[in-house]
Amino acid sequence: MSKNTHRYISNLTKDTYALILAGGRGSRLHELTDWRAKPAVFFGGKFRIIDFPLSNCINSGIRRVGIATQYKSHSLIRHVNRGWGHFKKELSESVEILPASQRYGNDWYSGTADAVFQNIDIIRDEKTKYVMILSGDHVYRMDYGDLLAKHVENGADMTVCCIEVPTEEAAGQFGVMTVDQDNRVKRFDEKPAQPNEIPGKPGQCLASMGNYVFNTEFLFDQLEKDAMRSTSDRDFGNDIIPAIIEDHQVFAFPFSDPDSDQQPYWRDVGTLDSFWEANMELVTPEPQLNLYDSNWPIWTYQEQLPPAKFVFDNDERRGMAVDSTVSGGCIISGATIRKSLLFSSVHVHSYSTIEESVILPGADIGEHCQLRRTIVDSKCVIPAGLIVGHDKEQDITNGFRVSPKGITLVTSDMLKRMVEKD
Ligand code: ADQ
Ligand code: ADP
Repeated sequence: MSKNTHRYISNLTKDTYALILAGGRGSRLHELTDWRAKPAVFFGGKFRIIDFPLSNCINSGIRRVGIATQYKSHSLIRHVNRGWGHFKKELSESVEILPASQRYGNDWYSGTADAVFQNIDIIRDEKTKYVMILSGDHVYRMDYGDLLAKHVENGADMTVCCIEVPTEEAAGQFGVMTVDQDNRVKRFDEKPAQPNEIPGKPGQCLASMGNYVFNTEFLFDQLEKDAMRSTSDRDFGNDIIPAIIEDHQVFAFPFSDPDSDQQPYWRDVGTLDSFWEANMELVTPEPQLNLYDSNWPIWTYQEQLPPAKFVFDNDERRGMAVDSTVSGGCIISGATIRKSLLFSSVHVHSYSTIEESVILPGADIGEHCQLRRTIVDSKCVIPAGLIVGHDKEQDITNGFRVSPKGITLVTSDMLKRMVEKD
């Protein structure tokens, strides 16, 4: 069979079990992850971050997926059950949640490798030749079939997905690797303070995307060995990868965009600023992330909602939105929305203006409010007349969080405290 046929790749994806690691807190998102894990954070007008790796799996033909959850998992589990619970085990399809449940020993998942180790028997039962470990934290579109094909072609034991990132962005944030001309990994440092640059590309380094492919038996051997090491943190980046690069076939897979020479779209959205910026990119005329591509749909849980409604109010003020995305169930009455994303069921009342803001589902913005460069958490009720994002000192006095780049986050808990203080 020719290696380039679709059949060859679909046989590989069929023989792969994907485990999405979705237990991380994402502490740099502050109060946005007070009540939900980072993979459950809303993104792009109607999605959650986890919808991206999940959709990538399904679109790539990987239909057996586990999701390891731990931190504040309720919102994530509810979303996955509602939106992704329809796969049929009988058809060898399943999206299964694997909560940390102390299946081995008395501890919760200590690190990423431990999250896999504690589910080893579940993975073994799937009897697939390959296991893909995916981070549940990133927004990107990627055909995992290409990655698997390269893994097999290289004769690799393990393959690490990587992407070129400016060294100052990678420092202390990402695993950074050095590779030879065949992309074999020669060195791997987890979150180094001073990342090694790519030869000939000053200021750029090769960062791990936290996505790995393993030959199944090789993975089990390494996890068992790691579990015996008393000094290990049970983490892929810190422990497993550095321990195997010398004696085993560990390759890097540079993530590229098959349709362009541009750097592929991949966003960590790990901070309030990067979360806001990545959402704002989507309301520009031609964002790099194409959510409208029917060849690579991003699936999600869709509540049955009426269409967005724009109302000319009693004072003949238009309810309008420009350069914005407005989801189902929204009602904009006599208010103006510019360069903003309104998630499902947001209501905005008369005389209010929202600019460059991200309004999460179910929020209600009262009359005469002015919001600028603001993130409003889901179900917040913004009292009439509140002004946010225009005066940093005032926002801080109100108890809101202002990010280094001046983006203000408002949550229900903050609003409650503000009202109690008055
Ligand atoms: P980080 O993202 O900092 O670095 P980590 O916090 O371990 O690593 O999170 C990796 C993934 O695992 C995330 O999707 C997170 O939600 C999840 N996770 C974290 N702890 C977990 C636990 N106990 N149980 C279940 N899931 C858990 C990693 C790599 C770096 C790489 C970056 C890319 O270690 O080398 O550069 O990802 O973002
Ligand atoms: P305002 O935004 O003017 O302060 P409201 O929030 O009461 O006041 O809503 C104004 C308009 O929005 C209503 O007159 C109606 O047209 C529309 N609207 C509000 N709620 C609903 C609903 N549940 N279904 C359909 N339209 C609604």
